[in-house]
Amino acid sequence: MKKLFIVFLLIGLMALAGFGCRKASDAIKIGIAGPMTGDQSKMGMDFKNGVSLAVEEWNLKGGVLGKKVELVIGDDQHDPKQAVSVANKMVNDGVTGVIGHFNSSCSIPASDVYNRSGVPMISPGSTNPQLTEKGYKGVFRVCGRDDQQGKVAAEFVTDKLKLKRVAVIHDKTTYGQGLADEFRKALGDKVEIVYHGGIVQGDRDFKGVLTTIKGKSPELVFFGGIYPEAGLMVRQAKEIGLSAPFMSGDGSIDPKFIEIAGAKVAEGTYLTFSPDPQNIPTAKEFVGKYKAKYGELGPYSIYAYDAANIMLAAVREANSAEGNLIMDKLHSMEFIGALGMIKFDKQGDVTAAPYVLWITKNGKFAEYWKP
Ligand code: ABU
Repeated sequence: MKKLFIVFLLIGLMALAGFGCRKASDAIKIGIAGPMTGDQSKMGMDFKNGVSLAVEEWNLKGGVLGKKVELVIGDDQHDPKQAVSVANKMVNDGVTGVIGHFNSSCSIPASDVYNRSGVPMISPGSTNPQLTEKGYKGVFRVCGRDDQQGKVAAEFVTDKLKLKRVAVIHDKTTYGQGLADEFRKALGDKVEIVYHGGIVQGDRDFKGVLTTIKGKSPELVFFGGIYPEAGLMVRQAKEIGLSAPFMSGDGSIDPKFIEIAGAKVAEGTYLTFSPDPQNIPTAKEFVGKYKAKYGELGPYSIYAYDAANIMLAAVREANSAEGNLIMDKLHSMEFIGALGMIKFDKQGDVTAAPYVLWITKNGKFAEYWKP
């Protein structure tokens, strides 16, 4: 009798253990990777909020493939080495797809890991062209590219502002230097580049280089980089009496930039980015829900939301969590998201990336000019 009891107990325990295992694999895991801590954590949090909102909506409708969707969050701290570890961890955790990373310098090395492992990735905000130029089947982005963004920035300088003397500065990262180079390439010989050089990301004192630039009398200073350095630079330019307006890209268009520079000092800074989602009819519902839950949208909140929805729609259409089948669907689908229609080209880039010019006005960003 005692033996029989032990046998039943063991069977019961094994059944319980089996149930536990099934439970663990009963979810579809989606990775979300970006700078969740550190000086760029605002971007990471925007990603996390956008993806969380999408996942919540899917789970309310029953999940995908009859399973709950679970988020696996990875903090790359905008460090390329950390991004590779995050990517390896995501793969080991069994994610079906990854939304990330933010920094091109992280997305590019992480894409090698995802590609080797057959895991599709969609970056909401990495704009360096190299990301999709490796020819990886499973690498996508929902944002535009810096060759497109740099061209619009250059057109604004030559066609709208009609300037002749420009200084170019960047943070020596894949994104910042890449965007500065694309901007300069697009200016061609229509403008004299009176200065072109780099600063070190993470530094806090730029007065030396700004004084050198001031001595060259530029009519505009272009900065390729992210808002922590952009904010400090604009503030310090004012302090040393460098009066030329600043211009930067999508990495600087965050309220943190205005907060760091100071609203008065930031006034009149030009930035390239996509059009305001608050004016996009398809974005209305998302904007309302996001604001109610998380407050103001960050620049890439809506991109993260659409990226997660696209990934999950591809899982549903593939009727499988198998990476290769999901990638096939991502390449063939037309997706109507909060941003409107999104379709990927053969390379994994979006077929339309409408960059426009923004300006800081009264402590906020406002759309200003389109090509
Ligand atoms: N595109 C804005 C900054 C992120 C990156 O591409 O590095």
